[in-house]
Amino acid sequence: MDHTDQLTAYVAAFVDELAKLGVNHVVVSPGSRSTPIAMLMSEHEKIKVHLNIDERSAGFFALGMAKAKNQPVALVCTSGTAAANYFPAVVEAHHSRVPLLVITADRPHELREVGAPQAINQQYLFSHYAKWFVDTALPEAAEEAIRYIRTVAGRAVSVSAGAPKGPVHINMPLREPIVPNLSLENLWSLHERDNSYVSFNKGNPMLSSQAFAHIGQFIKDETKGLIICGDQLKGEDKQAIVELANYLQFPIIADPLSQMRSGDHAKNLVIDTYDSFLKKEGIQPLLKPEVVIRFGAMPVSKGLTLFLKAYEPKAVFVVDESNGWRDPTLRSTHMIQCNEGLFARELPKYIGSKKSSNSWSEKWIELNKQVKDSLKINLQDKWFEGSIVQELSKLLPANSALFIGNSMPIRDVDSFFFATDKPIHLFANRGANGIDGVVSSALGVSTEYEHTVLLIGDLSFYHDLNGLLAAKMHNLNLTVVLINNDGGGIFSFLPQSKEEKHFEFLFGTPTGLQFEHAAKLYEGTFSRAYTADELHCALKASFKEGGLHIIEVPTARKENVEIHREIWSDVSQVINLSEFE
Ligand code: TPP
Repeated sequence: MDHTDQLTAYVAAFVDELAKLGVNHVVVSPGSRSTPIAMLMSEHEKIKVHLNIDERSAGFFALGMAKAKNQPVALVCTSGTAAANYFPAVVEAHHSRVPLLVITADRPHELREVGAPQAINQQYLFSHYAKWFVDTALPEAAEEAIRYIRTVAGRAVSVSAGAPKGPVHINMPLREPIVPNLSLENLWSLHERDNSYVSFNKGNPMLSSQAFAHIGQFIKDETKGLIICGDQLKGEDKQAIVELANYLQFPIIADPLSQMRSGDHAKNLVIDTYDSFLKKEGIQPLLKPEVVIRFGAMPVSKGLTLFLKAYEPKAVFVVDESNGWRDPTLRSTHMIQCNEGLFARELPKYIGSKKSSNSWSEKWIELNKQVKDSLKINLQDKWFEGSIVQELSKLLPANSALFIGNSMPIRDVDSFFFATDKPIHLFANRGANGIDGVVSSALGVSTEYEHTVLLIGDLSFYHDLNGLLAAKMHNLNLTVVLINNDGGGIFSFLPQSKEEKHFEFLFGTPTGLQFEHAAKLYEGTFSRAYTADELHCALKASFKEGGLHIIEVPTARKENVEIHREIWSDVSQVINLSEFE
């Protein structure tokens, strides 16, 4: 075999192994050094290639797709800064536990550190953000080399998909010539096995019965308990956690990204307005829990975090099969490394009989109801950024996706997206909370849904305008609800806003951009909604037509803060503390 055939056989074995392991989607950015990987991926009948020119957007597009699929998606790029542009998406994938296979082509060893063009040091480029790094051997077709590269592919998928899921980095040096021979005999079948070359089994961490008995003993007589659910809860665990909550009669503090607020599960114990009512002066001591059981990441609500810090429960159990020690309150008393669903299903066996509703759970439910009623009236009477969330929750079709930008959108969803039986999947990049890559992440998610809405602020939208190209190139359906307050609205809520001299220049940062031009550039429609009715019409039309739609909702930063504060003050007045003592 000549060099080209050896290179082809080696890379084809790698690509074929990925496909056999269910990696059927790859986001490729153009470049020369990655030629054999890109071409062979494109040639494989079980792999769909999504072309994305800008590697920073490509990284986030793959991240969104992998989030929505909950299985590894691959990325392929050439050497040099192309690979470095994946960095923010890799960081987000690491923190939000999203499985990505980051495949970067590289120069062969003799061209490293000798001033060769487009050659940077790609060794451990993503540092500890990648769960595993491998600098693969140079391609050859010897039997051992093919067995090796098939094993590398298997290991990469296994590591990426194992708990905690996350990115792995495969750096592949390739020596010229790099154009593969697509007519090579037995292109895909060199040393293949019937299924994957190596299969892998993922076990679920489980506690011993003694450990369960110990926790059960601790919890069984406790009435003042809370279950707190954050991002990254697995769909299949939702029902088990709802049943556990009902067994214990512990209210469920449901972060919007826990998916506990939407879907057809029982919501009798779901509390969705805590961020608002915890602001009421004097209420927190009345709500102090003795026991907390947490599932998923720490919720978005800062008010909740501060409450848990100030009113320290006797016991805080953080259940995480990946043992990630995710507790910024530093109040946890027990780190429980156990599969969340198994934990929720098993614990009741160690509690004794099911509890009936009690004054503790009734207090939380009543408070939640009163506050929600008040919020709903306020949301109807006023038009501000929070009202957009309410309208979206009414209008989003069942089984659609809502991707929520960072900054105020995720906070407004936390405050104003109430529990609904309609199945709507809520996504956000809360691993590292970046305002970058959000458009691309939403477009990645949109590949899995008929309707996807992205709720985003203008600065975050600007940050990833490049990402919109994917909508045009791949005919994706995305409705962008662009909250345009001309700058960073969140900063007006922070103490920095009092420093008037520097505030607007350093934090407000108005850009004055006219986003209709972006819509035009990427061949989407553009409309403006000044009222709830206009938003309804624009949303409905976008769902009907499909494609890319940008609906801008102009708002004013200062007025937006004032209305938020008025609403919280109204809500506080509705609560009569003596009812909850
Ligand atoms: N850069 C990145 C990549 N991520 C960040 N989180 C920040 C900077 C800091 N930051 C947080 S919110 C924000 C900035 C710059 C302003 C966002 O403005 P916009 O998207 O318009 O949303 P709004 O604040 O108006 O809700």
